Amino acid sequence: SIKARKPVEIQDHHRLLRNTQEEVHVEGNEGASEPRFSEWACQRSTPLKHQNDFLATQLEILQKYAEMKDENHDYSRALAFRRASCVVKSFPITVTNVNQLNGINHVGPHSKRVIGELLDGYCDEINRIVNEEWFEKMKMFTGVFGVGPSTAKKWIERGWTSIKDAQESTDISKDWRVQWGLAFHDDLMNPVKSNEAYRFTEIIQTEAEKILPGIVVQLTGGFRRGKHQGHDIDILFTHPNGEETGFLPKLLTRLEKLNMVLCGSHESSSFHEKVLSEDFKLTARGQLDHFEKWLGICKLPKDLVSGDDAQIPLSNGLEKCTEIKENVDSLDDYEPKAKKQRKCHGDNSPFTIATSERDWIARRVDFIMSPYSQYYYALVGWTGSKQFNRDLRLYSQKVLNRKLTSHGFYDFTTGKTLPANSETEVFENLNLQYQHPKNRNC
Ligand code: DCT
Ligand code: MG
Repeated sequence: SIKARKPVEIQDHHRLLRNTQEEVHVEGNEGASEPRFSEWACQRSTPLKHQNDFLATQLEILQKYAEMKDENHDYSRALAFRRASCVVKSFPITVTNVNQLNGINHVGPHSKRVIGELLDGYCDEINRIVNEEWFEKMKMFTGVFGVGPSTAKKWIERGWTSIKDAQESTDISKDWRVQWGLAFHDDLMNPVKSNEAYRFTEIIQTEAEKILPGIVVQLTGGFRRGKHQGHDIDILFTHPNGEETGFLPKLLTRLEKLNMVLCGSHESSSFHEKVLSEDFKLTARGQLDHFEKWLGICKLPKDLVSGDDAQIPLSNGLEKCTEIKENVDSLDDYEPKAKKQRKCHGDNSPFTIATSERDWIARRVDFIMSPYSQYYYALVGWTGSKQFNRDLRLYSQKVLNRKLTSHGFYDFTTGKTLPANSETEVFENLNLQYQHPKNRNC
């Protein structure tokens, strides 16, 4: 197996390529094509559909459980299970014997034991977890928008056993996300389908182009990786001429006029040069980057949601915006209301709105605005998966001695960032073979 490598300087491109592309031979699968297995998940293809679905799903139960149990935000145990899951997802053959995983990094003794037991037909540890009431409640409560493990634990300590208990309480969090999340829990638990995400993106693209011609509108997140459903719609924007300032508030004002906004919160960019090199500090809201963004809940017309499931091709990189056929309204219409936070203080309470008759469904939406110079790094980051990002960033640090974020790729030796003019260039900068979004599903 490959040992952890010391950081290397990018002087000899070929030497580096050779080093980083070194692969592990898969035992028990000798043949003409000699499949090989890379140490880093970002060097492997991890498709959505693979041959080891059962094992991956079971390992992710252990991951989830460890994430919820571990105090002090020590996710190392959880991550160990996730890495093992990631290995089986990209493994070239169906795992039928645990020894097939000998010599493969990231399948530690614990994961190996579990895989062995699962292959024998019974894993006591997983069986106990899935039958644990506490775990059921944690999964249920952390499924509420705005509720993390610590709030979920508090709710369990209060003796709450159902979402209804939280909905009926007069003492829930003041956080707007939790209030609206609870009121619209049924809507939000119903997964967003890919056709719906694509249609919503088209609407956004049309409106965005009216506000700022030339704007780039890209659906990211799981849908860009080819997922058929997801928990939200993540849309990334940029403008090649660097004219993005003020765009998001205008877009939100426009969407409010179209009666498509339920609630949300606008965050200004908190980017500064140090973000590129310093240890990644989460922003106030626990976000992973410093882009200007709007996180909220939109109202999607029911007919948009229930359309047929046409498969829309996955795209890479910049898309040409659709031609504008409608007349462009006067820009005055789009003046942003002078408020930083677009919170939910309507006349009606969230619960009244949720239970009223309505022809729309509530959907979680993230809008992210990236400066053009950072766009392709932002695109890789917001495409994910989360685990693919973790692996890319760790690889970047350990193998290249560079820092990768959604804002850029920083070289500690020269103190400079390496620009990228396409997603392919991001991978080239990282000395990695390009991975199509559909193969980043680790
Ligand atoms: N992301 C990340 N780290 C996180 C959260 C998100 O790197 N802690 C990135 C990867 C995916 C992207 O942001 C969008 O996030 P989500 O919507 O949470 O993920 P998703 O893959 O789109 O999942 P879903 O299909 O459930 O929305
Ligand atoms: Mg998503």
